[in-house]
Formats: sequence, structure tokens, C-alpha cells
Amino acid sequence: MKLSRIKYAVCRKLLACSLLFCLPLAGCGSNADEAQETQEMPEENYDDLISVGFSQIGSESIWRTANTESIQDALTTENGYFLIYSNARQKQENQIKAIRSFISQRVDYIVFSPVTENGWETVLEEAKDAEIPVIMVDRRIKVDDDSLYTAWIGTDAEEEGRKAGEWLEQYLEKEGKEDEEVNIVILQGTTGSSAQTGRSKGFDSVAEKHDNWYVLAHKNGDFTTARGKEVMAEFLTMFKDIDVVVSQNDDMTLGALEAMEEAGLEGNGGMTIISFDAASEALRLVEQGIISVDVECNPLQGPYIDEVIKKIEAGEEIEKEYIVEEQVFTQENVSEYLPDRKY
Ligand code: GYE
Repeated sequence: MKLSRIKYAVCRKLLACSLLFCLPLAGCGSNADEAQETQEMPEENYDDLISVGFSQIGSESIWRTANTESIQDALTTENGYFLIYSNARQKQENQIKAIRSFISQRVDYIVFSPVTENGWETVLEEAKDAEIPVIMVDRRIKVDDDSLYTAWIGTDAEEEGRKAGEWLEQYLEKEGKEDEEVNIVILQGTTGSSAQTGRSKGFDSVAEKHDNWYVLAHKNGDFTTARGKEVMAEFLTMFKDIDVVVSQNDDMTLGALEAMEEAGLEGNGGMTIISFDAASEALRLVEQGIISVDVECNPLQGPYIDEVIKKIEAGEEIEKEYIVEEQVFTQENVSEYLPDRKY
């Protein structure tokens, strides 16, 4: 998989030329669904920079913005990189187009965060044939052949879902409500994304142990505030007695709270709210007791990507998977973390 130094140098030259020709076209050629941005072309020494094509899913959430910024802050020209950033606006077809364009520009590395789990084989084979290492971040893909990517850096969504379920288990016990009927609604993230399937699977693995936990409904809220609000408004008209809202990210939680307010409910309307991501805006609501628990999902993955690429460049061994550490925030511990929160 590793290319020789000479080949890298040649590739960088080609890339530099192709960028010189492409750049003027980037603005007029890009359609609204596929924004591609490159860093400013360095005047000299671009041959020495490591070129990275980064296909991001979109900008649907606070988490996503923090993830993009972390990667852009790590892969700077000062740090030895030439970064081409492409925003797929939630569409897999845009990601595939972006990856193909990175291949034709002969970048040194492709970094991408896959919007959904399936459908990547063909384009990854093309990257493999072009001998471009692919580093995946954040979400996972389902492929039989794991040589189609070099490394994956992300979070354990199933573990996050399990932590949420276990928190609810302990909370109900503490309240002496473990034998009562518990009515649950679930706002799910983008259908078919590993963040959604993992969090659902992890939570379900705990829920299925409790005959008195009833999942009244689950629906796709696409990880956005607007959809979270719509779905919660629907749930509120459908069900009169909701005990627990499991919302698979903070943005949907913020939307759900807006829906409650519009329905005339105060705060969390007496419901137990379980959220994911742990963005500071949501953590402040944990502090106020409006959100009961927020399971962290750490978006600050840029430094890990930098480390992996630098190791590959140095010919060092790398792991196939890097799982970023995360924790659980409740009213008991949140205040000590809020002041230094980066997102
Ligand atoms: O939780 C959510 C988002 O894939 C882990 O994607 C990520 C999720 C994150 O936009 O906010």
C-alpha cells in the first residue's frame, strides 16, 4: 500500500499541476450539492506537502462542524499538508464523486467520513488500484474486504448506545421505578449510518432485557435540529404518555425541546431526555437538569489523522482501528468539564 518516496514526489507534482488547472474551475464548476475547497496554494515547496483529499458528510450538526474544524486545524500547510476539503451535503453520490476527483488529482491520501455503511466497494477499489491510502474517520462502512481501506479512526457507536441504556437502567433503579411501565420514543440519526445503527443496537441490547420498557416509536430525524423538532412534534400528538426520549444527537434534542415548548410544555415536559454527542450547548442543559444524560461522542479526530499519516510516511506500523475515548455526562459531573469544552 505504501508508495515509494519517488512516487510520492511525482504524484505531488502531478497534483500541483492538476490543481493549478482545476482551481479556477472549482468555483464555477461546483454545484450547490458538492462544495470543494482547497487551501490557498502555497507559493513554494508544495512538492514537499502531503496532499489529502477529505470528503466530509456535510454540516448537519454541531458535532460535524467541530469534526471538520479539528481536521482542518490538524492538516494545515504549516504542519506539512495540502488539504482539499469537500462537503457532500449528506449525499453518498457526492462523496463518491469527490473521492473520484481526489483519485484523478492523484492525492497522497484520501480521508473520508462515510455517510452510510453500504455501497463503497467500487470507489474504494478504484482508490486501491490507484495505490492511494484511504483513512476513514468517524463512521464505519460494511465491506467484506478490509484491505479496501488503510485505517479507521472513530468512535464506538454501539458502546455509546449501550451506555445510554445502562444509564437508564441505573436511573430507574435509583428512583425505585425499575418495575414501572416505561414508555420510550427514539429520534434516530440518518438511517443506515453507523452512528444510527450502532447507537440503536447498543440501546436495544439493554432495552430487550426489560419487559416493562416499551419503545412506542422510532423515527429518522436525520441528526438535524429541524427534523428533530418535526419528529418530536409528531410524537407529542401521537402519544400522551412519554416517559423517556432517546435522541441520537444533541441537535435533534435541541429540536425536540423546541417542539415541547411549542406544545406548551415547560422544560423537558417531565420526560427523561437521553442525548448523544455532548456539545457544550447541550451540556449546559444537562447542568440545568433539562437533559438527563449526554453520552459523549468525540469529534476532535484531526490529531489522530495527522498521527496516522505521519506514521505511514515514516514507514512505521499503524493500527487498523483507532477508537477515540469518550465519557458520560450527567448533572453530577458536567460542571467541571463545561469551562474547557472545545465544542
Ligand atoms: O453524533 C452527529 C452527526 O457520525 C458520530 O453524526 C457522528 C454523528 C454525530 O452529525 O451529531
